[in-house]
Amino acid sequence: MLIQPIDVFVYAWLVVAVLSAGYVAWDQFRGNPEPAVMKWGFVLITLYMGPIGLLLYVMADKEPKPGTHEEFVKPLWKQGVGSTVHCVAGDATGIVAAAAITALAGFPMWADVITEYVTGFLFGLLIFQSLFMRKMMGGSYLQNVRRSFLPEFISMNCMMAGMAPVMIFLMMGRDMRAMQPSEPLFWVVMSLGIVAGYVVAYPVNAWMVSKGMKHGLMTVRAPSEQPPAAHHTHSQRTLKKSSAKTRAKNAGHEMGGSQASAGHTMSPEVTHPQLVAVTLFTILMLLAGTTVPSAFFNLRLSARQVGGAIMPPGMIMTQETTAAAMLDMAAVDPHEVSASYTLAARGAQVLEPRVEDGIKVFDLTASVIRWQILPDAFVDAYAFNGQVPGPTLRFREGDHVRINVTNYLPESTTVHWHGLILPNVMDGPAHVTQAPIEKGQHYAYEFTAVQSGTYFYHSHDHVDREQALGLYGALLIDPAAATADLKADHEYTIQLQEWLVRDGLTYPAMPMEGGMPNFFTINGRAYPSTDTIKMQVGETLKVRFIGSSSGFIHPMHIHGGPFTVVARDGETLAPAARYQTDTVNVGPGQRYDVIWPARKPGKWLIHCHISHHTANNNTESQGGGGLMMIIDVAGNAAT
Ligand SMILES: [Cu+2]
Repeated sequence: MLIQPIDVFVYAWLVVAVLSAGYVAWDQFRGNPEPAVMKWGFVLITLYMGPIGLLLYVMADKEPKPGTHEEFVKPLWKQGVGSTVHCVAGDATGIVAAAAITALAGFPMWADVITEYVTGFLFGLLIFQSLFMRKMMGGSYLQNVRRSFLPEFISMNCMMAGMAPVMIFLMMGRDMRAMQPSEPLFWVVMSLGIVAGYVVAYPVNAWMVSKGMKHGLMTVRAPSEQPPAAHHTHSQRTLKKSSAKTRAKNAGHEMGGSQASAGHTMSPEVTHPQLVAVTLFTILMLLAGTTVPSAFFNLRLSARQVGGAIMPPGMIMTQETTAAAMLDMAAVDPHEVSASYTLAARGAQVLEPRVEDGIKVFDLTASVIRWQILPDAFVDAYAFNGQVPGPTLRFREGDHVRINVTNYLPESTTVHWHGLILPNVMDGPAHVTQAPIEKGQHYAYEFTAVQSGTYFYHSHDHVDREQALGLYGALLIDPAAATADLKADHEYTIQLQEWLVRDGLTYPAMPMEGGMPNFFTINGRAYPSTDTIKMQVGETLKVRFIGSSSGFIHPMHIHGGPFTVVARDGETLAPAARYQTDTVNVGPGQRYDVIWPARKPGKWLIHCHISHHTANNNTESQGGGGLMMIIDVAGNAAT
């Protein structure tokens, strides 16, 4: 599933890697004259390093013309390539296997890195160097382990010094799909890590080849294939040093390796101080590569905790940022979307109850949906009954109601009935008055309405995230005895919300670094896709403002003259307490009922007075955006 722009690169890389490795395997086994261990080394390296592996193969190892391998691979830089390929192929195989297993097992990142180092080193030493190279090297398996230990240690230190920071920075950065082996991104990040490890390990490998401590590229031919003046090279240095010895070794190879015990024994030309200095330096490189990233990332986290999460750009994440803090702000996973709605769908539809034994029963189901807010903008929302805002529950003072809440979100939830007087166990705060409603579970809220006015309901579990993603709806309770002076010719309820959408992913908007919103909706729509209220000059409009937003205050303003505030937070104001104003600050949780008279014909705006909140991703269309809608008043302009 392509859910981020980088995914195009990810899939392209993986395809190129597989095709390149296929080509290298075909070409190697079709007849590149070298030992099987090198053939496999190049195939693995090309699988791990993709196009870079292919480049190394064709530039340094692939015989340009039949019979030219010996000459072609002579330069030290190519010998160094061969030595590094061979080393990295072994180490990386161990590292990749360890990384996949530790991620699945839920190891924290620091333990992951240590396990990868140990596994890579042992795999490289015990299998690739000592076992696969034994035919080249001669001697017993244990002799080979002893002989290979230091070169392998030096090389592995460099490998991990390059690979660890790349893995940590890319895996634990914004897109933590990279921590999960089930995600293609994981494999590309491993590839890039191996490339970095290769680059860091190359110079020391070339040096070790030049000093006769390691093998570089070698040529092996069947006797019938011998080119006239062929030299069998495993290292330029050794070749120069002792042609007699080399010929003897080559003889071993010419016999198909059967006399290999006489074969590629090397006489290192390296001094002890050189070895000690190089070894110490690579140990320091390893320590830097594995510990410096811990200053930036919380290496106590595991793939099981945060793997798969994608964080908003700009979120501040430090070594102390916990898994819970990350999951709170992570993008809604598009894989969780169970239904998609276009502008044809509407939020806040009045939900008709069914009556059971005199009780008005409502059913609310929470799930993840894709919801259109503009012709060119969708959000991934948490929604009740597939609507943003959730259905409007309208009943009468004195009604006994039951609301069955079923949870199909990826996390637990509860519902709180904001402002209502009800039994404590029906109030909704998770862990305080009830256990959270887990995924697939349900909970029945039941109470008698003893108040009337404008209220709302919203999630009260992971509120920071869930309400900001759309889990709220209006609760309109009509008074037992209607009061005429609070009536108007038209009525409209406004529920406010902020959204954060980047690269097609939706993050819960919150007043925090990285959480600032870029889209704003009235009843699930941004202007110019918001409703238009049609009325006549002389008529009145009652607007119920609901601060259903969970983190931002909106100074809501109506053009065309003042309105009268007749109720606040569900409480009707006494006539003497009602007041005229043209802007009300609608804070989270607050409600204002206002009555606005249509004095003049024309198009009058209702909008938030924070200008950024009347833009769609910082742009205006048709005169605004976001928290804006039109009251279209018909009538004679002369009035
Ligand atoms: Cu606003």
